[in-house]
Parts: sequence; structure tokens; C-alpha cells
Amino acid sequence: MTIKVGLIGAGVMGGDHARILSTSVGGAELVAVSDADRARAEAVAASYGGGVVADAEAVIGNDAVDAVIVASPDPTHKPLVLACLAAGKPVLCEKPLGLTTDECLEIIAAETALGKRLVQVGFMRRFDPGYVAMKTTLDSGDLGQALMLHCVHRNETAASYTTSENMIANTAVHEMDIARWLLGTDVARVTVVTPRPTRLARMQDPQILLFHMTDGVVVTVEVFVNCQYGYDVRGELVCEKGTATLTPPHDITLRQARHDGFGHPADWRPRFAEAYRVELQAWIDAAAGGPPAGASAWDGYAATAVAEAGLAALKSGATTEVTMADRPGLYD
Ligand code: ISE
Repeated sequence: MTIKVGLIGAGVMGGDHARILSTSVGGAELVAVSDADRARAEAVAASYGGGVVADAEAVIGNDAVDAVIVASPDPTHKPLVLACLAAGKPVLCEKPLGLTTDECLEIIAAETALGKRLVQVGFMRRFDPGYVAMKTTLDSGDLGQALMLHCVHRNETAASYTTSENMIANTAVHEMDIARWLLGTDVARVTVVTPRPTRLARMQDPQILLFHMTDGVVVTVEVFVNCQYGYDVRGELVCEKGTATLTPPHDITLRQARHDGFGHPADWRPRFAEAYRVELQAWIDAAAGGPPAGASAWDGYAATAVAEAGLAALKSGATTEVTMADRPGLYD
């Protein structure tokens, strides 16, 4: 069985999804591409297949399309995911699911009314071999209980439109999801600490976020989106009887010109290449009738709820409670 995929948004992530889908995922075919910039859609379609269609509606309403990837700008996510649900089509939506918790709750209401899970949110780290190994180790009980999780999330340089707020809602949102997934609990409170900002950007960069999980585990997240030297994501889980630390994938260690080490990619795509591939395969398998995979709409909502608390904490300087609605049974 081949799942025919429509792509909305042919930018950095949309283009990468198209490439992975057509080269490394089984049981899928790219059949339609749309982008506000038609030339971009044409370039992606020419490289990876599919016809260019006028707009997002022409992807979702297309009879030849079985399932949809939403990789367009963040403000378009909610209406497009709702349109996919109305059409009864599985959708992989890039993070964040919605700009606000209200937007996410609208999606949850629509999906709950349908009574089946069609939404997967693109929190790809859940499929990263490093995080998966960390979770398997924690769940085995060998290290005892988790006490702390230390995270570092650095980008070489941020896009020109990035703000101090985006650093929480668009970058640290990955740790908001991975902490919940890894530790199996929710975030109860968020604090944001603001070090001296770099002079190389006009925003509060870096920031340190503290998550107090509902069971007392504390998560530290350093977010630094103009670190200059490359993309760098780290994580160390500290437990009662030992620690588990992510090792970034790299093929070689290079000794040259009095240096000994390995390179850092310019952005997240090489670092999480395997995670994106497995994420897409799991989504295609679910669309073909397998069990739902990855982050649900509820997880997308939960991450946005933590981000909202983080934004309030950044503004006020105070530790801020995360408030969440009751979870519908569909997401148990
Ligand atoms: C981007 O959207 C991502 O998802 C990356 O993983 C993150 O590092 C980056 O800051 C975001 O803008």
C-alpha cells in the first residue's frame, strides 16, 4: 500500500521532509506540493516528485492525497490542521501545533469529535536514537529514579525575525516536549533566568529555563540561539545510581591543526536526520492503518501550555504555574 502525501510549505523543513520521504521512507509517494512562493514549490516538486497545486486547500481537498504534511509558517498550523481533520486526513504538523493553548484545544475538540487520532506533531526528538536509548535506560530502572535533566540547545545564528519570545515558543518547545516524554510526567512550573545577553544579537539570548516536573524532577534548559559555532543539542539525565548522556552522532573525530574533535552542523537537520526519517516512516505506517505514533495533539497542547507559562515567566521574572485542561480519553 502506498500513502499519497501532499506537502504544504516547501521551505527548509518542508523541503527536507520531501527529500526524506522520496529517498528514505517506504510506502509513501509525494503527489502534491504547495507553497506561497510557487517557485519554491516547483523546485521541491521537480526534485522529489508530485505536482504543484495552487494553495493549501488544493492539497487538502485533493482526492489523490491520502495524508498531509503541514510545514508552513506557525500561524497557519491551526487552520490547516482543522481543515485536514474536516477532510478526515492524517496530518503531520510541524511544531508548534498552535500559537496558543486555545488554538490547540480547538484542534483537540475537533479530533475528539471525530473519535480517532489523525494528528501527529513534528516533535522529532522522540524518534532520535539517543533520546530513545536514554528513555529505555530510565524505564529499565537500572539507574534508579530520575532526579534532574540538564539540556543545552544552541543554534549557530537565529533567523532575523527571531525574538526572545520565539526562543521559548519555537526553540525551547522541543525540551518542553522531550522532558514530558522522557520523564513521563508533566511540567508543573517554569522559571526563566536571564544571563547577560550576547552583544551579537538584539534579544535576550541566552536564557536558562527551569522546569519543575509534577513529581519533583528539575529540568534545566540553556537556550542560546546565536552561539556562533554551530548547532549543538546536549542532554544529561541524572538519576540516583548514575547518569545517561546524549552523544551527538558524528562519523569521525578529526585531529588537525592542533585541534582534536568533531564538527557541528549549521542547523538541526543533520543532527536529527535519523529522527526525521524514523518519524516520517512511523507517520506513514500509522496512515496505512498502524497504531498512532509520535506526539499527539494533546502533546502539542501540553508543550504550548508550558511555552505559555515560560513566556509569562520571561515577562514577569516570576516562577509561573502551568495550567492544563483535563485530558480527553482519546489520548490515554
Ligand atoms: C527550529 O524550528 C527547530 O525546530 C530547531 O530544532 C531549533 O533548534 C530551532 O531553534 C528552531 O527555530
